[in-house]
Amino acid sequence: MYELVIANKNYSSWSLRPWVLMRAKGIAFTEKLIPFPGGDSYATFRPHTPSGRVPCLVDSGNPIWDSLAIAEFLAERHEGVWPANAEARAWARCAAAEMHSSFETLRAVCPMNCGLRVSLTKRPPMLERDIARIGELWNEGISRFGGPYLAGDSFTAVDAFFAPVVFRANSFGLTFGGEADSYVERMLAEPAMQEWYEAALLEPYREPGHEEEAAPFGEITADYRKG
Ligand SMILES: N[C@@H](CCC(=O)N[C@@H](CS)C(=O)NCC(=O)O)C(=O)O
Repeated sequence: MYELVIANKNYSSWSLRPWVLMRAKGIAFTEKLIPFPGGDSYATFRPHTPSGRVPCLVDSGNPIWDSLAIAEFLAERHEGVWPANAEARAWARCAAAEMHSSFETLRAVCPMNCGLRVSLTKRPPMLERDIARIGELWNEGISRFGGPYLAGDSFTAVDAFFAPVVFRANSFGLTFGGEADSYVERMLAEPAMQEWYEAALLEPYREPGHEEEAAPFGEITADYRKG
């Protein structure tokens, strides 16, 4: 049985990716959730993951760290992690890699904090550029491969990689235009996404750093956390 080491569901966008992928694909795992300790988390995470960062998948004692490496590791062992169609698979890998390495302004201005709702008071130009690019990608994928997911008719790793953007859209009221906005609604209704979201709302942990960074360009209008 795999073990997946993650941090707080409310905050940890990188942890969400492999978690939602494995749930959506029916890949069994046990979860080890280590809450952010406050301040530098390296010493807390390092005994569980070689990079001192989460997520980390542990397969019979063998650690696989970094969300993209985890997706590729799983793809070698389980059907359907990437699309079966070669053209869709190439596109999905490009889009997931772009998400993995880009969109810094979106990450900074709209950090993942599932339970919060934020009204943005400032929208830096680079945020608009990130939103436009994500809208372009999502609309392209859905129209080219027929939807309802980004690269065809089943949930694959590219949907998992953009899952944190879906929660950011939900919190910050982001819209992307066209089919991309219907995609946000569909993703929020996915059972695996709902399971993560409900657990995030019930978490009792609050980490001061993440709380301080929650709305650097806006005002918090609601907090739906119940924990
Ligand atoms: N590229 C890594 C990023 C992992 C990452 O930055 N994870 C965050 C949690 S969401 C973390 O562990 N932060 C702790 C730190 O920066 O010390 C991946 O894809 O897994």
